[in-house]
Amino acid sequence: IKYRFYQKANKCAKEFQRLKSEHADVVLGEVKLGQVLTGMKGIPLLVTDTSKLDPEEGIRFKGYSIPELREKLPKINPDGEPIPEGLLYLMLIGEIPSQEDALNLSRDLATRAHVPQHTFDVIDAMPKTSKPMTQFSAAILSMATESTFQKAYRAGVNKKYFWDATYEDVMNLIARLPRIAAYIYRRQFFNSDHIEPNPRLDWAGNLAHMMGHDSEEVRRLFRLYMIIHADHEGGNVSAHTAHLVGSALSNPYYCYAAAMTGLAGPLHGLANQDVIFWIFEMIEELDTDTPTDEQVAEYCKHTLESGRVIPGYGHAVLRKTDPRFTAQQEFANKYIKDDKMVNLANQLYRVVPPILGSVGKIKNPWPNVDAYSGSLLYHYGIKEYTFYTVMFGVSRALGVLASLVNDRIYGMPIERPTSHPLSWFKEQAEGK
Ligand code: NMX
Ligand code: MLT
Repeated sequence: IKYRFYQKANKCAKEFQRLKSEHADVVLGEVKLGQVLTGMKGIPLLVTDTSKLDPEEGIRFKGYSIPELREKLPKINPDGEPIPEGLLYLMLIGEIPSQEDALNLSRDLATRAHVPQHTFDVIDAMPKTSKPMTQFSAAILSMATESTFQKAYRAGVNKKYFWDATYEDVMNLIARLPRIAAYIYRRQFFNSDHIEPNPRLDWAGNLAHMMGHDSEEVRRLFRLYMIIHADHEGGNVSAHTAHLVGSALSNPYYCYAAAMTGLAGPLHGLANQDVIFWIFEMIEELDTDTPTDEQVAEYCKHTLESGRVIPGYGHAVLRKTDPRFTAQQEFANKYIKDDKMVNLANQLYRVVPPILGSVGKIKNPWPNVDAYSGSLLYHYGIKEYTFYTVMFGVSRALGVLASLVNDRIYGMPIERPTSHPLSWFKEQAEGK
């Protein structure tokens, strides 16, 4: 797989270097002050090959939409969901893998999954009051002791081979994340009653197993979950952070630990927990878990009036219902009959968009991925919602770290945009 990656990516690396030397003066567009003051939205600034986000249609991974991936990527069971290893292969090599290629990658990951003891010790040393995402980021950082890239750099390896050592770190890190996530989960919520990995299981199925939720339906949900959260082009906070930190030639463990502290923010990945937290607040305030649409609408207005966001709704790029939301809703329709949390997620989809739309300033009133994921997990007995962002973090490694290997084979330079004091922007807009 590494050799196939090299053959494909090396061609792109040559294109990258050729464009840099031959077309550096091409103008890509203009930058408006409004874009600078609203989070640099819409400015084409990053090269990311793993996936591309369309505001109307949603994410495509190497050109494939989520429904296409669910149909075309290899599955263990024809009636189930594809395994995320197939998506990792696609993002690295650019082709839908055969069943054998996907299973080979799965086996390769299984052989790399050994977590060093000191990482478990780091987790165990943290108080249980530290949030699962704090433990997750610290655990990832602690594995930098294992970095092949760091050792290669120190040994003076030529920079044209950096991608190779990065590839090794990236595959090792991806392989270990399910074990680390499950360890944090069982420590925090099951009194450290840990469950050993089963090396015969696929990457996502093994996570379900080690967490103690071992039915075939939960494994299918985890495979879907790991696919839909894997990547969202390069500009989202976690992907951009990993790329930025990586541009200083920090090792992949540093890059991904930094990315995870960004994912832990409530406007990004923490929203998947906040949705459930907010639903429980609503149930408590309304004193019913089967509220009417009118009661839900009142609660939403109350949230907005108190200067808070409605979690799971809105997006910086998307302008339609997130296809990741739709994929989860389809899963629920197939497997779940009449569940309170799932019913509430469906009811919010009916009630929230017209309310957000009527506010005026909110560019996208539609649900994002986080509006559904918690309800599904809750239904399957994974009720410990302060853990949910860790699952997002396990999945996001697939896209973000595949991109990091690309960054290294392309020979991307250190990222260093220009900043100015506010007075400079005022002068540009209004003169002195
Ligand atoms: N509830 C209330 N207000 C909102 C919402 C929402 N769901 N979405 C946007 N707004 C506000 C936003 O705070 C901003 O207010 P102000 O001008 O006072 O600063 C205004 O509407 C314009 O924001 P937009 O340009 O529409 O959105 P922006 O790109 O700034 O933010 C999000 C995008 C995703 C951060 C925002 O929609 C949000 O906070 N959503 C709720 C949190 C959430 O679900 N995050 C998860 C995103 C997906 N992920 O997993 O990472
Ligand atoms: C993501 O999956 O990263 C979120 O939808 C946020 C984003 O794309 O900005």
